Amino acid sequence: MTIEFQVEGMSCQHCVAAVTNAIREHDEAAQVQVDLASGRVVVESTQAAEVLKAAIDEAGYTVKSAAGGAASSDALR
Ligand SMILES: [Cu+2]
Repeated sequence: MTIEFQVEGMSCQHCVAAVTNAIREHDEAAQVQVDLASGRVVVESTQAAEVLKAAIDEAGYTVKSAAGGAASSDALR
């Protein structure tokens, strides 16, 4: 499923790589698209939104919201 995260704290390509790698640790086949300017991270993955959000958090970034797939706001509580 495709999940769209709004992520705060990314400022350069290093951050993009860190977020991408964090997601791929949980799903190595995940397709990750990061728009640095808007902080939008679109992930195509078999993992639950909750798992991916935790991965992004662990990498040191803040997930403000998630949408799409099973990632209703309930999944982030
Ligand atoms: Cu950076």
